[in-house]
Amino acid sequence: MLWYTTPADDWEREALPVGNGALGAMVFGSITSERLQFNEKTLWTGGPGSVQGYDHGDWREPRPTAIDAVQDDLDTRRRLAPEDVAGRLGQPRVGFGAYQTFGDLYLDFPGTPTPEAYRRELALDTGVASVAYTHQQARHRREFFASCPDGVIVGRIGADRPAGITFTLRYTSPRGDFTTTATGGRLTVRGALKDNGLRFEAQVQVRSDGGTVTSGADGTVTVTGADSAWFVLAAGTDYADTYPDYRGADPHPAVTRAVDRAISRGYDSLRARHIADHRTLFARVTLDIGQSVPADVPTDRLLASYTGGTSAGDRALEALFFQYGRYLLIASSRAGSLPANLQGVWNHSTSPPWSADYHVNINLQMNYWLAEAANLPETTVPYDRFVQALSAPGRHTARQMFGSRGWVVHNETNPYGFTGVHDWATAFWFPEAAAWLTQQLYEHYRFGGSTDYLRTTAYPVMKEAAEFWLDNLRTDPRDGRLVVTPSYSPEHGDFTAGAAMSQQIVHDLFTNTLEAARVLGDSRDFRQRVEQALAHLDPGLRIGSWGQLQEWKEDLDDPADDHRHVSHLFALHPGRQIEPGSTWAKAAKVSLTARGDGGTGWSKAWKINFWARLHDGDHAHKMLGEQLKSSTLPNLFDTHPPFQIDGNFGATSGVVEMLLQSQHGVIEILPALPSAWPSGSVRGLRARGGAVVDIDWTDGKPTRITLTATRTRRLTVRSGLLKDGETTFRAVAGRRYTWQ
Ligand code: FUC
Repeated sequence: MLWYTTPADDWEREALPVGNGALGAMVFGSITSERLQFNEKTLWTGGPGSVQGYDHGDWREPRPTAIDAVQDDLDTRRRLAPEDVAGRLGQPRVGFGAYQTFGDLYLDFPGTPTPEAYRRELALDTGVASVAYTHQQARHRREFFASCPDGVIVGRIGADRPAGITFTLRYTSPRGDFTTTATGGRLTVRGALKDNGLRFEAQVQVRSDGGTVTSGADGTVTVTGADSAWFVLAAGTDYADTYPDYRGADPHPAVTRAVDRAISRGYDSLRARHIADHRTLFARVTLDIGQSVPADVPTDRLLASYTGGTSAGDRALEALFFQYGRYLLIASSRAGSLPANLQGVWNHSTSPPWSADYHVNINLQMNYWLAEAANLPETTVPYDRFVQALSAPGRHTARQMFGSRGWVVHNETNPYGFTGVHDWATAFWFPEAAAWLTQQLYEHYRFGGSTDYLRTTAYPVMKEAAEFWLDNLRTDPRDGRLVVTPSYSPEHGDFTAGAAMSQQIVHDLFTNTLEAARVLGDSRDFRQRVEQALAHLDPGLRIGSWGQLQEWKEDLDDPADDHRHVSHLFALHPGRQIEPGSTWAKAAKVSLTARGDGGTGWSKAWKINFWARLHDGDHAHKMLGEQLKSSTLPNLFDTHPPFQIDGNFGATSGVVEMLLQSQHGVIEILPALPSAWPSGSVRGLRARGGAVVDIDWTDGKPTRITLTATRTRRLTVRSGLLKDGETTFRAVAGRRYTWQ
C-alpha cells in the first residue's frame, strides 16, 4: 500500500497511477476539484500524415557508399568523433512525434470543506486508488481503478450520509483539437490531432444512486444530491500498429460499446472483475524480507526516513518498491495495446521528456527485465507485438540504408515504425537495437518453454535480426575477426570498430538464434552460416591495462569516468556470456567499481542487476538503497530525473536477481542475498527451464526450497541446502519438489 495524508499537488511526484495497459490515469485526491489526468497509449503525434512529413528515419536520398566510407576511415583512423559520423550518416529527424496526454477529468465539488482524517492511497494488491476524508461528521470515500477485462477506467464518489454527493464533471485538454458534448449523463470528447489527423474519442458515463444527473450544454455532467455516484471512462484512437499507414477503425463504436457494457455490469461487478483479474497476476509473488509496515507512517515519510539500514521501515520500503515495479508493469502493459513506454502509460504533457518514446539502447529492454522472472509473462504480449510490427519498417531500413537483408532499428523508436536515424550525434546510431530487442522473446521461450511460441513469434524476428548481422559484419584488419563497424557504445566516447557492447549483443543474438534453430530444426545451411560467423566473431571481451573489462576494442577506458551507461557489461547482464567467478567477471567488477554507485535512476537499477550477477548481494542492496535515496519520488516513481519508469522495472528485476538466477542453465538459490535481509521468504519467482520457486531462509541460509515444475525436463538446482551443493534431476511438469 502506498498512502499519504494530503492530496497530490504535483503530477510527477505525488499523484498515484492506475492503468489497464491501454488506459492510464493519475489520481490527485484533491477535495474541491478532484483531478484525474488520463492517457490512451496510442495517442501519438508524428508518423504518416504529420505536418512535418515522415520518412521512418530512412535516408531521404540514397547514400550508397556512406557506410563503407566510414568503415574505411575507421580501419585507418581507428576513432571518429560522433559529430563527424552524424554529419555523414545522420539526418534531421522529422515526424517522430510525441506521446500525448488525453486530457483531464475534473470533478468540481461545491464549497470549501476543511477535511479531517484525510487519506489517499493506492492498494497494490487490488489495483484500487482511493481517497477518504471526514467533513461535517460524514465520511467521504472515492475509489478509482482501471479495469483490463472491461477496458475502462472507473470511479465512484460516495459518503456515509444520504444525498450528500454533488459535483460537476468536466473535461479539459492542453490541446484545442476537440469538442465535448454531454447528453444523458454521458460526456463525449471527440477530436483529431492537428499534427497527423489521428482521430480520438473518449466517453464518460455518469450514474448516481439517488439525486439527479443533468447534462450541460457546455459539455459537463452534474450530479446533485446523490447518495453516491460512479462513472466509467473509455477512450481510443484510430491508430493501428500496421505499416505503412498506421491507421485503423474510427474509435467511436469501440468506445461506445466499452462504456455501454461496463455501465450495464454495474459498479460492484466491475470492481470485482477488475480485482480478480489484477490478483491473478499480482498475487503470484510474495516477498518477506522482515518488513513491518509502521501503521502511522505514510509512504512519503517512509521514503524520506529511508537510510538503507536495519529498520523494519527500510525493509518495508524495499519490499514495497519491489512489488510496485510488478504493479506498474501490470498497469502499463497488457495485451491489446502498445508496450510500456518511457513513462509506462502515464503522461500529462504534450511534449514529454524524450517524447515518452521507446528508447531501445537500454530503456525499453529494461522495462521488461522483470516480466518473466517476477512471474508476469502475460505482460510481454504487447512488447512482442511491437517488435514484430517494427520488423516491417525495419526491413525497409535495412535494405535502404545498408543494402542488406534482415531488419534493423536504431537508438529510439515510436509507434509509427521509426527504424532509421536522426542526427543527435551521441544517440543516433545503434543498429544493434533490433538484435537486443529480440533477446526478450528468446527469454520468454527459455522461461516458458513453448516451442510453438518460439516458432511463430520469437524465431522469425530473431532470424531476420541475425540475417542483418550476417550481412553487415566486417573483417577487422587488426586481427581478422568479424566486427560491427561503425560501432558506438551507447551515448559514450567516439565511434570505433567492434565496441564491446556491439560485439556482445551480436554474440548473444547468434547464440540464441543457433539454439532456437536447433530446437526448430531450421536448415543446416543457415545454422552453419551462423556457427561460422559466431566462430569468427570478436566476442567483445577484453581485459585492459588497469584490469578493467574494456568498453572498446582498444584500451581507451578512463578509470575516472563515471558515465551512466555501463554498456560493456551487457555480457554480464542482461546477457549471459560472462559466468560468475570467471576472469571476465573479475574484470567486469573492476569496471563497475570504477563507474561508482551514482548515475541516473535506470543506471542505478542496472547496477543492482550487475552486482547481483557478480554474486555481491551487499553491493546490490547498496545500489537499491542509492536508488531509493536519490532517484525515487514520493509516489515511488523512479526519476532519471525526470520521471522515467525503466528504473522502477529495473529495480524489481534486480531484487529478483538477488534471490534467484537461472541464466546459465542452473537454478541458483539466493545467489546474492544481502546481509540486510538475514531472514525471509519469497514465493512464486520463475526460473528458466520451467519452474516456479519458493524459498525460505534464516540467518542468510536457505531453510526450505520448493520448486514446482512447469515442464518435464532435466533441471539443475544449486544451493548450500543441497547435499554437494547441487542436484540434477528429471522434473515432471506439475510436480512439486521440496528440499529442507
Ligand atoms: C538513454 C539514456 C538517457 C535517457 C534516455 C531516455 O538515451 O542515455 O539517460 O534515459 O535514454
